[in-house]
Amino acid sequence: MSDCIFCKIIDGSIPSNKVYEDEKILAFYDLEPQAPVHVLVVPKQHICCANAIDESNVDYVAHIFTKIPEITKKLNLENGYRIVNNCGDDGCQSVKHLHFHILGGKKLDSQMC
Ligand code: DGP
Repeated sequence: MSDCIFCKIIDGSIPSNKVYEDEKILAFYDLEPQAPVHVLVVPKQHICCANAIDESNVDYVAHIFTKIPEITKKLNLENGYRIVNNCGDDGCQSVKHLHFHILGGKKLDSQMC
């Protein structure tokens, strides 16, 4: 998608601080961190949001979750972390490319919202 910030990060036209990359996914540090460690994991295929996950693209999502243990180990989050996905307007999703926030590096608030 030509107007998608995360597609531009994936194709390298917008720089990012990468943590992990393979043929299907990219993980990079969030520009506006909300925890001592705040990384975003995105599929390289443009999927607008969690509501658009279906049989045709679920492999990307499964791959993200398969790689999260490796990514979080690299980030020294052995003591735990939170995975967040914001979906749609009520979920306050600001970038319309499916992404999972990995938050950690401290004891997080027990309140989810
Ligand atoms: P969400 O609200 O769930 O859509 O989160 C989008 C996140 O993306 C937000 O935490 C800030 C981050 N973000 C937005 N633009 C950029 C960018 O150009 N680079 C990086 N690294 N992160 C970005």
